[in-house]
Amino acid sequence: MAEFWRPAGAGVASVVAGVGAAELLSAFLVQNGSPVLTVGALLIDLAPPWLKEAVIGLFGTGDKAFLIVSLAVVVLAGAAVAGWLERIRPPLGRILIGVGGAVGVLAAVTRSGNGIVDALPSVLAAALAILLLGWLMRMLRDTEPTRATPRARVSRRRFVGTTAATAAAGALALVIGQAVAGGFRAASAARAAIRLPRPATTAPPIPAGASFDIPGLSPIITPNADFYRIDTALQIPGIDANAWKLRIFGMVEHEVEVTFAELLGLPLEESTTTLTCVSNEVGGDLIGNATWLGYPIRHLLAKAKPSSDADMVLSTSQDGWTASTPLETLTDDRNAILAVGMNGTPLPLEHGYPVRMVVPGLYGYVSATKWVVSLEVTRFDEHTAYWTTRGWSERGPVKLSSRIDVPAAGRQVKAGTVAVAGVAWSQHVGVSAVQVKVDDGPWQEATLADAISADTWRQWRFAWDATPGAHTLRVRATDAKGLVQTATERDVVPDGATGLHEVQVTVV
Ligand SMILES: Nc1nc2c(c(=O)[nH]1)N[C@H]1C(S)=C(S)[C@@H](COP(=O)(O)O)O[C@H]1N2
Ligand SMILES: [Mo]
Repeated sequence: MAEFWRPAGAGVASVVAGVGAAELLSAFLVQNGSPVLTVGALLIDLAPPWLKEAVIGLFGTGDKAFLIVSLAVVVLAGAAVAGWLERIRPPLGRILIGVGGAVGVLAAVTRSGNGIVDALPSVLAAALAILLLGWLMRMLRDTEPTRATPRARVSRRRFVGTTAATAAAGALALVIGQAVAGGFRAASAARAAIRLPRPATTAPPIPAGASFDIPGLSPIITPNADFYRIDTALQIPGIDANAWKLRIFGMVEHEVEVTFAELLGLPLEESTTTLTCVSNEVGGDLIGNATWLGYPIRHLLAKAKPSSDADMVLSTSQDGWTASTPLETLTDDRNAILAVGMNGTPLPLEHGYPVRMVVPGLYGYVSATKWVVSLEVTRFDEHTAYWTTRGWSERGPVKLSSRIDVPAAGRQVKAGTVAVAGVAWSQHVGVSAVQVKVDDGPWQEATLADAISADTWRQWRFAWDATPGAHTLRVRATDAKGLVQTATERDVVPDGATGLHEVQVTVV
């Protein structure tokens, strides 16, 4: 029997270690791409209805647990067989493990919304298991005396110990991976079940004239899936909305606490606001426009009654990240909100589920705290925040800027009338004009699309009479106060880039 159990044990240990490493990787890398759960999901999809019903009939709500236990039994049995096969007919065992990995890859890439990275954990699992099995089998062979080496080179005890240690390390990685990703998966499921209340105040409708129909031009509302994502979170916080609450404290007369249910019960307002990152280079794409559903922070602050010498609100995320926002921007009539919805859905997890801040007119690093859990009313001379302690400016109003979307840089276009178009923004001030310059020619007026509000970007277009040759197009905007966008080039550090976006195109 030892002929079976020792190689079978090596197979099990190798597979457990491979799967454990993959679970750990997937918890950080793709967050919802657990190889085991993905294969489980594939099986659920493939199972015939009678089988599903039979399982639910037998196990009720324990059907998922039943599936996972069955899957584990099948995987472990397969791993034992792989070990044994590898002993009697190498490399059949390793091939069997490879086949298992391929099933994982298949399950991962066929799930809707998944990409090629989702297959990585399964590839890692199989590769590691194959390497480990080869290594343990060599060790097993060395425990057996041969004619040439009558005394075994490795003791059996050492082989058994190494195999057990490999399995234990894999099991530990698996447990850690599950613990790390568990919150995220639970939050994803809870988010999917949320029904946002109707807004008490709907956003002003997007004027029909707010968008031009020009291919390649940024849509006026950025779909959630295309919305840029910037944060320091290696692991997206998986917050239990039922346990979530926001605490407002510090230099206030009354501390205020709001739960998620209480927040949803307040008269929520919809508003369209363009969010921009201070790290957005001239011409960059770290900017997006969304219709947010939320509750004005000024109403909650009015309840808390900040003391008259407070000038800042330090918001803290569940993961410890902080932003320092000027108190007056949260109490004035601009629509600084605690947002729960983004373009008609609950906030996506990566955009701050369940609650984030959105403050028109300020860069994200000083205002747009995702996964927000507390607001401390304080003073700028008492606290600094995550980025302001790392060389970025204490104040971060968004700078007037503009971008050419079409034609894209380096493009070849046909001579004649060419549509040049893009977006311009100066949140909370508004854009009043955009001009385009071709090579060393004069600044010429572009046509502006209608504004949604001063808090959102504005599309513009310019009909260019393009002549053959290489040309440089430049854009600049003027804000509603008459300020003209500067051509002076400045780096994104410490408070946002300046300079004019230009693209080179070839006209043929
Ligand atoms: N908790 C948390 N919130 C955060 C950040 C972060 O790192 N952690 N980054 C901020 C920055 S720098 C920006 S630009 C915006 C980006 O928001 P988005 O990822 O939803 O586009 O979130 C802000 N909120
Ligand atoms: Mo940012």
